[in-house]
Amino acid sequence: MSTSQPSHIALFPSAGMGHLMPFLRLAAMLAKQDSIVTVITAQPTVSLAESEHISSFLRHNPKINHLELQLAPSFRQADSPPVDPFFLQMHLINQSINLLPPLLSSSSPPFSAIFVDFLVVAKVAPIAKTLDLPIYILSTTSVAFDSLTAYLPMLASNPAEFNKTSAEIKIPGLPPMAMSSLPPIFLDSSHLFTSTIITNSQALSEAKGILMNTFEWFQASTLVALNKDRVTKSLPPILPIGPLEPYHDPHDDNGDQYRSWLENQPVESVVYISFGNRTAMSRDQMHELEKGLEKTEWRFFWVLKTSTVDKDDKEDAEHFLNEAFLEKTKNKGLVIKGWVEQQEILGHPAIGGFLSHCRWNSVMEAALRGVPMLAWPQHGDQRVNAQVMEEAGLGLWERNWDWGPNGIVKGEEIEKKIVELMTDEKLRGRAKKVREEARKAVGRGGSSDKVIREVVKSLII
Ligand code: BUP
Repeated sequence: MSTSQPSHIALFPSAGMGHLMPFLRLAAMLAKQDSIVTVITAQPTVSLAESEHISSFLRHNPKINHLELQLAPSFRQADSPPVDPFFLQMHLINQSINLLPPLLSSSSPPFSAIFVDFLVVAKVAPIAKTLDLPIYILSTTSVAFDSLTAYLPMLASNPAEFNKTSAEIKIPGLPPMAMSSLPPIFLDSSHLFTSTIITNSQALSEAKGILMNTFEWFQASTLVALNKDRVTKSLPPILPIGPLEPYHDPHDDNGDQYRSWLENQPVESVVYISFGNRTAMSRDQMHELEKGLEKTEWRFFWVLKTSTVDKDDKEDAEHFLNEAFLEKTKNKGLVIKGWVEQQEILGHPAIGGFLSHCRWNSVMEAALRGVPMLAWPQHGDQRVNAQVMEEAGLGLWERNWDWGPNGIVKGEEIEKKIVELMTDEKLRGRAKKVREEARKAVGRGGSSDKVIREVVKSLII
């Protein structure tokens, strides 16, 4: 008879839904595989979406434990420049990590490991060492972007070569990366986000591995290069365990409206449009998107965000969009403000394409459902992710489209690309192949399934 104890794993995400979601998905998956799981979340959260998801997740997964890291209040001087609330939260979480040791050491049964966000690894690593806890990172981006962040300290220490006049940057073992794909703030090492990345990159070697929400087939050459040439000598093994599958999420309140609308649309006739939880488009850009959608014959489902933080997003869609646009498109389009079940929508037969900012959860959700993507990166890691997505055959990326808050893409161009997305049968076939490979990877005995089971097995004493 086996006397081994199940592993007890702590999971600790940083700020924003794009970080929380993969942690909750991994938590549900580990619990299903008989690990004891404790999720540690910072309190209060920035967005309503985060607090609502944490409560609903815990309600529906009663076996998963929850610990809260109470954040110190933030004091911003009246004359200091405004900071993105999610960057500020990331900073506050790091400043409050001194409260973590009592949470970790009082647990019963004791923890076998802690899986953390990359953005906290530098602060958590010494604590984990004292408690003799193995630490793994759960990445929330693509392998290519992770390589870039791992190499950022080297780049930042060489300003003569690393500046906006360089055409590309070379990371050992990887093909050259276009400088235009880098988030511009990476060139400013004093920026709060950039300095946090540099600090955490320098602590990567403390982790036993980096769990990636991706699968071998999707980023095969990068994974081989990284696990062989290693970008930096101290990079721990890269462990693909995705696409992380959605946990059962009970239907949201405003879902009936769009579910019945979707039911009435022909198969693969609708473009789903979303730029994630915290990308608010400028009014001018919104109006260009309206023009493109009005012109196209394709149907659309547009999730409209108008503020960085959902709590501030109070006005109805009608307040932002032209009346004429709403009237002319009422028989072929739906605009929703507020939370929708994206993973469920992407799985609906009516959806034929996804116009997306290409943050990583969205890419993996489209991969798992074989929905062709049209990438329209807005900031951060999204251009690098768009390239990865395009190279894997899941979609299109128009490199000339501007990004950042001041960029404008004209309605005619958007319309042209939507037609290309929806009519390219070869692309549709390739996207279905991606779905097949994604499902294989996470199925019993698939490449991702084996990796996560091995990691968990190594933690059992
Ligand atoms: Br918006 C929205 N419904 O209405 P990404 C998002 N999502 O299910 P982001 C919904 O949130 P960061 C909505 O399916 C994905 O799992 C979506 O993560 C889900 O982008 C997640 O795609 C969004 O990585 O990430 O929101 O920009 O918060 O890190 O900026």
